[in-house]
Amino acid sequence: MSEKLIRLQCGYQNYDWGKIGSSSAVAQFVKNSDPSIKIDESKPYAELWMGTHPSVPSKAIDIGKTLRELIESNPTGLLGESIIEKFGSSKELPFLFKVLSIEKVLSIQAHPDKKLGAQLHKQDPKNYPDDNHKPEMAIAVTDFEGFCGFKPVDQISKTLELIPELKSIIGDDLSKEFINEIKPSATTGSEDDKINRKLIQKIFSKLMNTDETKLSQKAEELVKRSEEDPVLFQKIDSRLPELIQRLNKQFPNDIGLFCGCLLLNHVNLKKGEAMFLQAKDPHAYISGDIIECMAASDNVVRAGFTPKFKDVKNLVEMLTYASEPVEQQKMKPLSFPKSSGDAKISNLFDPPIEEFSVLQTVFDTKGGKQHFEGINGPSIIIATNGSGFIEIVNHPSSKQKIDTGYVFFVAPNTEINLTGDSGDDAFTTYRAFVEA
Ligand code: 9C2
Ligand code: ZN
Repeated sequence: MSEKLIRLQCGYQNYDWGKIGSSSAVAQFVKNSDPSIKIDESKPYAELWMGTHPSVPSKAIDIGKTLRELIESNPTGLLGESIIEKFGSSKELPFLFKVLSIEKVLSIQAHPDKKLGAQLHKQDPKNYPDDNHKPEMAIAVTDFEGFCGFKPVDQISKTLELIPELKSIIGDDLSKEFINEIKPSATTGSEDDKINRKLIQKIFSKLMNTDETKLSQKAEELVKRSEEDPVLFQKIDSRLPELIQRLNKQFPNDIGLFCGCLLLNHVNLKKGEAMFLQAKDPHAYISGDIIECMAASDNVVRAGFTPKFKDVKNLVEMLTYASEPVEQQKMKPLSFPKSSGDAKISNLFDPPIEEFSVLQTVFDTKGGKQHFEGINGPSIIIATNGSGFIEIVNHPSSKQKIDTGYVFFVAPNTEINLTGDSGDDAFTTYRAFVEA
């Protein structure tokens, strides 16, 4: 065992929306990594947490200490001077890495920026457990769907015109104002863009502050209409009637049918595709298994589709109200010059924030070897498919099996090799890292 390559056993969260029992990738990964763990087939397994977040810190398997404790006793070796200096912590990784396995829609939510994170944590530490921001990135492990960002204004306008239940909630005057005053061709940052954002905020705020009895009655009517006249909804989006009916089964007559299904973009990601969410972008994941990486935070401001604490006032105030087509949210994979070898896919997802990037490495079924130069910062790697070996270059005794669900911490400036060994299953890994 080397302190530079540490195998981890990671904790998980049984949030309501997770896939149930062994059908969940989270449960499968946890169990494969530690066969002594008993999976409860009646419970949802929603999120696997890989990192040092104090709520669910990962443990070093052979050492019996948490990764957080190990880092605390050797911050220079395990984080590196430049990371400590840049992010100001000598015990915590700047990022939190997760696997999510989604059966039911997550809450309609947004995450604060740094300033708001600090403010919310100070006012309400129970609901906002840390003072950090939480920009996040999702990479589809299986086909995935979610809501992300407001739809372009012309689509919202069309929805207001076509769907009587939404129009009735927003009211005739405000609906007219929206339809007449939006500027569909506005460029980001222009005066017209500001007008659009104000108009979206007005209708969003009106919707979110509608009294519950009216909302639930209109939601019931909306679902009925989607069953009786699906063609009307298909004029907006061919997937819309089915989506409304499906989510209504999960959360009957919920406000999310309006603020999610009618106002937010509905995005589909194919296996291996990624999207990035800036702080203050509204979103909700709907189905699939994903790898998620975020700044080390658990601050969530929620509004619908959830039994958890909702904070409508802060959500309405905080959003940027940017509205963009779905394609804008997707990320382009880049090449990563520090990795070379036989892997069929070696992609870098590098979002425009400092806390993390993620490397995706997929081997051919034949296997092969991929070399990674040292990265000037800490990283965590998980295998999500197949199996192989991981080793520190020129340290044969460090070689260990890395099977589906196995997680390793790699210390800064550690050169490693991965070798595929999966037969028919393409060995696949994701590695989150940070460099100053
Ligand atoms: O853990 C989410 C989980 O807050 N995804 O959703 O349980 O709060 O509805 P609920 C968080 C996850 O990392 C996330 O932000 N977008
Ligand atoms: Zn989120």
